[in-house]
Amino acid sequence: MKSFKSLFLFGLIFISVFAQAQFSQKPLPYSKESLEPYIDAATMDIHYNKHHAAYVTNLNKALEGKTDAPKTIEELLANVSKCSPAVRNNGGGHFNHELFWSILSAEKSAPSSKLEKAINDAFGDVNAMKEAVNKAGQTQFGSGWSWLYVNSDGKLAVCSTPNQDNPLMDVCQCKGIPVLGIDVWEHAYYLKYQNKRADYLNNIWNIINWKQVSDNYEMAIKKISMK
Ligand code: MN3
Repeated sequence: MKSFKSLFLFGLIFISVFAQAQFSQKPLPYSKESLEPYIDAATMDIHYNKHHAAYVTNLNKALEGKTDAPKTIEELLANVSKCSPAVRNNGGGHFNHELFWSILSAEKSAPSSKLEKAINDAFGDVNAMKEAVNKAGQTQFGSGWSWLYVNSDGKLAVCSTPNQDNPLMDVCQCKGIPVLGIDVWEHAYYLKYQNKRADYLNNIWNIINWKQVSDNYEMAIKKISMK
């Protein structure tokens, strides 16, 4: 009995000393069919269960034994210049997809008045902002993302990044807090749209979760103002 207790204590100490970040996927907040016809169920299935899942598996593998690595994904990305390419690619991949799933929804919504005002101030109107995001996505050569983000001045801006980079990363040319990100990797649209990335970008605005994007904007503004 006594040895069991000491074994248990040893186990607890072992876990607390050698604990490392273990990342996992949140469940999709809707069924994979629900974004039809704009994003098809087969694409959602492969994208979430294969691509995103692989980023998480490979991120955890890349962090194995690295007990001093930051424990939150945001901290990890903010210091990604000190990490391996595997952490950069898979850590970015994990964060970007969690954001992507959360800003999509079949339910109709509209930007909050605060977000709409910020969009109007930065771009003129909501349509001009959409055009800027689409253009960034369309002109991103190869794989990457198109972002609407809050920059260090607290203003909304648009940029694109290659691969799985994002504005949270210290290596990114556009730095800030992303509020909306569109995946423009071919795996995000190829089954339904083939080479027509522009059609995918135009259609995705039918399924944007503006409630979430508005919340992301307010949180980003708060974080930037505390810096
Ligand atoms: Mn993807």
